[in-house]
Amino acid sequence: MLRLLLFVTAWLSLVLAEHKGKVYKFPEGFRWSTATASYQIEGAWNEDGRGLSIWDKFVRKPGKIIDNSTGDVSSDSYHKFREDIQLISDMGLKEYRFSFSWSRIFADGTPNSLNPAGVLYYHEVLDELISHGITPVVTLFHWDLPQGLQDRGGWLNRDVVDWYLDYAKFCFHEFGHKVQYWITHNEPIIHSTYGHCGLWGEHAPGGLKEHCDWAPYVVGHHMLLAHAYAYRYYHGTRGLGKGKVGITNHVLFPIAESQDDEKVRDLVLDFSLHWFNHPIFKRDYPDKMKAWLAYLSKKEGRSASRLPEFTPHELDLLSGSADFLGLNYYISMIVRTSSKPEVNMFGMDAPAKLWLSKKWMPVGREHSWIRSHPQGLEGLLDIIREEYDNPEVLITENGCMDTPGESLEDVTRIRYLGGHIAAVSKAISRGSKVAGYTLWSLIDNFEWADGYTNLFGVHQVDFDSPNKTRTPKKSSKFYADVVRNNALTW
Ligand code: NCW
Repeated sequence: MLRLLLFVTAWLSLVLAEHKGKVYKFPEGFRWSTATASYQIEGAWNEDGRGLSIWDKFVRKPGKIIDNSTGDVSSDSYHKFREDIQLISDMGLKEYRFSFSWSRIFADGTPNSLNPAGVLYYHEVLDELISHGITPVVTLFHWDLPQGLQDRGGWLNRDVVDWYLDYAKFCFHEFGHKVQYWITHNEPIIHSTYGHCGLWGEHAPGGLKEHCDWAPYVVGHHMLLAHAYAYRYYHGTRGLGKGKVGITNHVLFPIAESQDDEKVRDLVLDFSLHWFNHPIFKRDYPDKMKAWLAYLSKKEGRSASRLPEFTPHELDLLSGSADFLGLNYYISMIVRTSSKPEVNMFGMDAPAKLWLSKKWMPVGREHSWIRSHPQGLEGLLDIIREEYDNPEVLITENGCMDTPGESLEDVTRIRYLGGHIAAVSKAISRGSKVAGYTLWSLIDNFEWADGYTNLFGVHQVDFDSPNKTRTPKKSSKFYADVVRNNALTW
């Protein structure tokens, strides 16, 4: 009996040693970072000459934000940015991804409405980062389009490509000597679908359900063009071009439920991974997506496909227009073939059902949109390596919301982060060129349509206190250890 007990104990400790305490070492110079976005953290919505953005208007429409909250004050980072940068520094990070609010720089979206106080604010943020030895990674557009431009059609109007280019040019020239890494857009897939159709959730500016079958594709098309023009301007202009320009794409990783579902999984992959990457890395929209939308359009008696076409010149501009691929990964989804096309999350009318597997670790409240599946990140990086000729990838977001009852001892977040950081290491060892990992998010903040009901920070913000007090959660210490060791023990 004693022998058996000894044997079992020895076997258990072996198994545990294999699964716990394994060291995942990262390459020298691996870039650890954390991220935020302007509307989510800044507050000061009407201060110092800032113009309105589409979110300022959207949050005031009844029923759009789950807890009827706004980002008017949020974490008040506009006033507390020095404290926030200290938190970044305290975690030992040498990089920080944040976004510029377009309407803080150009109040109505155009250069005529230049707001010097907004420009000064971002200079101060950049200077503070640089003085702490922290490299800024700036996102130019994280969903907060100036309302002045929305009033002229926003991303649905082809002129937006010129409006965006004016804004990007200004930022490149004004801040270019302080910023080495630029990200043109955050998650165009979410902005074009959630923002202009709203099937599984609605974002600003909001869109009619009847427009779901075309609006996201037009918005996405213009976002891609704006990206390409900005990229070409940056690299084609004397005095600029010393840094890197990329785009950040959100990818939900689809997994076929069975072999029979692989065909439809491939179609879903076109609508999630390839939609915004193919034009940049493979010259055009992906084939299956084009064919599917052309087929639906024909069936509906339209004269043209729902998916706009690029001209040969535009294809030239787009092709190769990223020095790195920014990747936001949160979830995978199981895909099953459905007998009829279903309007699902990306408005794609695909014959597919998608859901989160019950086998994956739950995160957040019941029925939240996140369950932990780190293997999905590995799978995704494998596909990117193999199908896109192994581009430089920067994980620009990964993280999760608080799980109720855990408070500052956020064990679920630590498990989520550990699993995903290990997945990155495994992909690197298989040859993926992952330059860095960015944790979303530095501090609790306004989570779009979820208001303050889903908090992603590794620092808690007391939104009820006048001072918006920040308190580290246990995950910030966990992450700081990974950063300090340039390794994860898991
Ligand atoms: S909402 C969203 N997020 C979160 C947000 O805070 C951040 O600004 C975004 O870049 C965290 O990361 C991104 N992404 C939308 C994902 C929606 C996926 C929904 C799947 C539904 C099943």
